Amino acid sequence: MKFAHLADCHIGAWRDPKLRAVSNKAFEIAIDKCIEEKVDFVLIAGDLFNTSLPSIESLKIAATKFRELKDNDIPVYAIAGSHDFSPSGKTLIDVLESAGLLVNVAKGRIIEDESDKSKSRLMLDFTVDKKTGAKITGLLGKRGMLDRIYYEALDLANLESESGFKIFMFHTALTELKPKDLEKMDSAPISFLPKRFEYYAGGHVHIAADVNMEEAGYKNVVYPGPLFPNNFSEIEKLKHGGFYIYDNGLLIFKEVKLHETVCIESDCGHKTPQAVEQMLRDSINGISKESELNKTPGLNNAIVTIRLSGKLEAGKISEINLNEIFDLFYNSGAYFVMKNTNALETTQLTEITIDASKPEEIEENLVREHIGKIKVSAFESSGNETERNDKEKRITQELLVSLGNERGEGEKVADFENRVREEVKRILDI
Ligand SMILES: [Mn+2]
Repeated sequence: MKFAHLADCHIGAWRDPKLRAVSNKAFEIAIDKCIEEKVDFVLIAGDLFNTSLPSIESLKIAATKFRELKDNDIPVYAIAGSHDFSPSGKTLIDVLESAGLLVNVAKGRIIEDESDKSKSRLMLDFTVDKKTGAKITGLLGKRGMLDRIYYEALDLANLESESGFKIFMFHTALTELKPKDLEKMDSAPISFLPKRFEYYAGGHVHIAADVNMEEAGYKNVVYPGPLFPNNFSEIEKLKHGGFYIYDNGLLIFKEVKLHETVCIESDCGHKTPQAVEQMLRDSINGISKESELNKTPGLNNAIVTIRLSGKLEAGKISEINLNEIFDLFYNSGAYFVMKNTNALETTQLTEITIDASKPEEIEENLVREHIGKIKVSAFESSGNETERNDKEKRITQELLVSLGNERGEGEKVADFENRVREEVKRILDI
């Protein structure tokens, strides 16, 4: 049996058209490789699109590639991820499924406990791959661990007792696999997942990692990470994206590399703006010389990140002529140049900066800091303090998602307003 495991494709990501093109191309290349490798099927563990209402361009890219897989008799099994859900709970995964381009394997039933609702169980069904007989199931992912309730209600016994070659798909952070720099990210213990499956196809955490915890009952727990890094710090950390191929028990990470990545980090402490410029010019020359010497691509067609930090000796940040520096990079053949000066300070004034981590994390921190600070009658009636805080956190996060949504393509203003109103009513339970 041979299959591919992709996650966090984020089709349509990046505001800049040049980087969006790279990100979208990474998806196309990954699918081409799946066809070339003649895999039996493809798994997509959530976040296929970057937003729940992607552009027509993004939809076209996905539909075209899925069609090519279908023509090659390669089925696609998917689950929805945190970015795939519109606040009304709908996802384009369902549209693609209706069109016969993929199968959503997060299917099941809720067995209600009439006397105690909290004891209701979620029973998942398996989707059986015709060609290989592989049995695939999984759970969708929701932002801010809103999927936790599904895991808590998940009936593990029926999943574990099923025989055969089983794959579990999930879109959530597992505590045991979380890297140090994502410590603050909410996560679930691996014991939330059913044991003794052959493969656990993860998504959500943007790292490439595979672990074998067979003694604990969890073999082949895998995160492929994104197909292309999703933001500045991910480019620095990951350099490139990729996906996994499972080939008869063997795990192979397939890197998807369209451009070289050159990451420059400079400490500007005790330097003047002019000295910083000179330092950057020197690094351009250094990279160019080295690439000539070693016959490496150097800056040619590279994506360049420049991170500046430290306290300038004198002058303002704006006195560093970064436009000129950018031009020098482009003249040396760079494909795209970007900067991060969040940790750059001057002696003149301290700017307020927010760590350039993911917007979700910033949101999460702000929500956590403000919890319980405003009296809301709806929260006061229910349970103890922890329960009230949990409820407030959940409602705040759902409202943020809902109110942050833009008008859909072709959606009338009145319909959009109505939709937002209905969603907010649903969230607030009024
Ligand atoms: Mn993602």
